[in-house]
Amino acid sequence: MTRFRRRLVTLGAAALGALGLLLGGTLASASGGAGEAASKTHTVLLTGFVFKPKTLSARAGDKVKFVWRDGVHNIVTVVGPSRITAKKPTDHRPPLIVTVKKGTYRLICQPHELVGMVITMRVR
Ligand SMILES: [Cu+2]
Repeated sequence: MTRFRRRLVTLGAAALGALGLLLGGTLASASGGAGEAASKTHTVLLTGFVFKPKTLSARAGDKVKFVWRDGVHNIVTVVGPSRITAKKPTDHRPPLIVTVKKGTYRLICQPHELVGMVITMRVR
């Protein structure tokens, strides 16, 4: 292979790499749809006597997954654009996964509200 030819091959490989990046970028933005970020899942633990985290910022359409880690808890909506409820206090249940709407939610665990088991979720 001549030196010139070797250089052409290297350039070709670089061009293919760039094309791959370009295509990858195009595909990624197409799956998001109209420039919107894909919805995200936020995890909230029910553990000890708290929701972890105690505050959460999300976007409308995001999912929030409540996971019963330890202790006996329930979830009741005090205020919010939609109702999020797991009425029966329990120490064992599958995660509750909800899609949140725009607005501010204030949720409590009834057995532990007085010791601060409250979560505020702001949804833009
Ligand atoms: Cu609780």
